[in-house]
Amino acid sequence: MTVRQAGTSSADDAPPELQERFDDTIARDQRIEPRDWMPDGYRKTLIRQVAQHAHSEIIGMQPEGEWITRAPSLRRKAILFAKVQDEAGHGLYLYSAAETLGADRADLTERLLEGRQKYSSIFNYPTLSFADVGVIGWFVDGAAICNQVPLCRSSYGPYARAMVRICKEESFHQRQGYELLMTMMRGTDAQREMVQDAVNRWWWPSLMMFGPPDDASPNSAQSMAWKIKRHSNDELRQRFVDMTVPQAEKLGVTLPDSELRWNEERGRHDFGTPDWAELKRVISGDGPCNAERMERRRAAHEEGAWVREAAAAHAAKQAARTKKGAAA
Ligand code: BYC
Repeated sequence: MTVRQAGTSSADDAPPELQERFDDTIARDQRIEPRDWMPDGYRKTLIRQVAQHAHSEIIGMQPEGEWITRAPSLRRKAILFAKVQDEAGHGLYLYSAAETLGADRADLTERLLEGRQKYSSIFNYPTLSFADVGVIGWFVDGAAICNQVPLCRSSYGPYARAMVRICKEESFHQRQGYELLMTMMRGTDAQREMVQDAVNRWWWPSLMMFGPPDDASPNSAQSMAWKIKRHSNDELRQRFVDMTVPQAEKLGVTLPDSELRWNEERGRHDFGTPDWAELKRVISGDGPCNAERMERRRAAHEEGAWVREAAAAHAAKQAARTKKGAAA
């Protein structure tokens, strides 16, 4: 990976005053900016998380994108089109944030295509009916909001600022999903069954989006100490459950968890345990749609090669013209 060397060194060989200034900035809840010195591990962790997030947005266009041509009305098609386009935009903001850390975007893409960098497990499940579009908006974008609103306070400036805009758009995405489901629930029995079926299939994978349980999350402790992550995976999962249960009641659907109930003492919901073996399988490439998603991404990358080449040739021509103009 191309990583700019300036402003980085391992904790062992860093002048102590640089490490102190970094620690102090974190302690005072201020932001680390691209030109500031930062420990090598901090930079690497951020590139890992931001790149995985960017890849998730780009691969995440596929499950819903499949329904653009089959949307049931012009209005639904326009909404879905706009949402999928927003996801491409989120990917771009995030790749740009990774570039401020010295990462090279072509290299990050290469890593995704070669399976050396991850993307969210949730996008390896199929979208079987149009109700899935609504449930993705409600659950997946809802989970994204729980996870990403705290990232607006992440200690790395460009990431935190990218998250502000992304979260505003995610909140619109969640509402469009919920509004679609409300409409279907007011429709026929067959439509209500489609919604319930989609809820049954997406509930557990949505809980898995938050990552492994805290005691099996190798990165959480350090990421939280650096204030990259503000809350643990389990805390965010709990917030998502607490937020979603009343919404499910209002909608009139049942969440597929027999252990789900309000715990008066904790003031929170108790809920069942996701199938962590399934999460591991999906993350390691063996989910229902992993092969299909990656094949599609690779094909899109190859088909887009001429666009990248044309843009690079145009940029080179412009640069040569500017240079010639400056020399004249
Ligand atoms: N799927 O130590 P942990 C969206 C990996 S986009 C796959 O807990 P960390 C949207 C993890 O990377 C949604 N991999 O890690 C888009 C690590 O592997 P490596 C994406 C997962 O980083 C379109 C290992 O497991 N959101 O919302 O502390 C349409 C151990 O985990 C998953 C983000 O990326 C998973 N579910 O915490 C609609 C948000 N979980 O890298 C919506 C930003 C864990 O060590 N990211 N892994 O090999 C984060 O908040 C954190 O990176 C995570 C994981 C909570 C995801």
